[in-house]
Amino acid sequence: AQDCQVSNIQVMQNFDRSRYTGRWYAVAKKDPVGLFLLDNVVAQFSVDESGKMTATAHGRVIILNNWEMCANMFGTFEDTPDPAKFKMRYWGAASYLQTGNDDHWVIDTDYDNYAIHYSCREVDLDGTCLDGYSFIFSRHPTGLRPEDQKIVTDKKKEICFLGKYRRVGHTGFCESS
Ligand code: DAO
Repeated sequence: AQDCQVSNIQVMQNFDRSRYTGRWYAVAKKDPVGLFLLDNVVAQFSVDESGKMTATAHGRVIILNNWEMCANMFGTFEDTPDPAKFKMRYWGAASYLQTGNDDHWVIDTDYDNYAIHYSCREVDLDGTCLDGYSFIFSRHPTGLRPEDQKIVTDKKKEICFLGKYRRVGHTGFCESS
């Protein structure tokens, strides 16, 4: 399953959204065209009383070329026939922040330590991803455990983003807001 066809990408089997709830620290990111969230990215997933998944997230952003701030973002997730594939509508607490409607796929997770997220915004004519982004999440602000690193590297390769990630730092920039 490494032909890089978006339609052939394997996602988490029997994804359990309730076990996915809580805080996740982004430790690495593959950026899309026109990147938005830079670093200090923390996401908090919830499942509401009707069973729908929602999330809040924050991260350092630079808007209008040089204004650095902490963006507080909200997301709601629409279910699809695959339990690990969602459509995510997102917006910011302030009107000048980014809004959008992206795919949000959970590629793999053990729920307690690591998670690999994937979103392709634009599929190329040949079926590969032309513009996409991906977060590697950890339950630990210090990063991935050594025993999870090989799994994550293998999955980065499977989604054809290996070598395209950068480290996402946590300096406490967004902790006061
Ligand atoms: O940072 O370049 C980018 C793309 C990310 C856009 C999505 C940000 C909002 C996420 C809201 C909640 C979920 C995890």
